Amino acid sequence: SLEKAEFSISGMTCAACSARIEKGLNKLEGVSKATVNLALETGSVEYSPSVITPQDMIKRIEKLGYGANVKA
Ligand code: 9UX
Repeated sequence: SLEKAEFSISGMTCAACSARIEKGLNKLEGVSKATVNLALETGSVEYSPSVITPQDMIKRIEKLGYGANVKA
């Protein structure tokens, strides 16, 4: 079954930033759909928890040069 993770994302300054993060997340095994909102500085990811964790997604976002944490 799928779960949804919500992130706060820092460091995005243009629309290409949010597109890069979306592409990076959507490439990850276990991610079924990722969307990133530049204006709200958020990301939303539907994923298979048996395959990937929110921490893995944060690592990917950080590797791309941005900051991220799971929203409370
Ligand atoms: Mo836009 Mo974001 O030129 O890292 S892609 S600022």
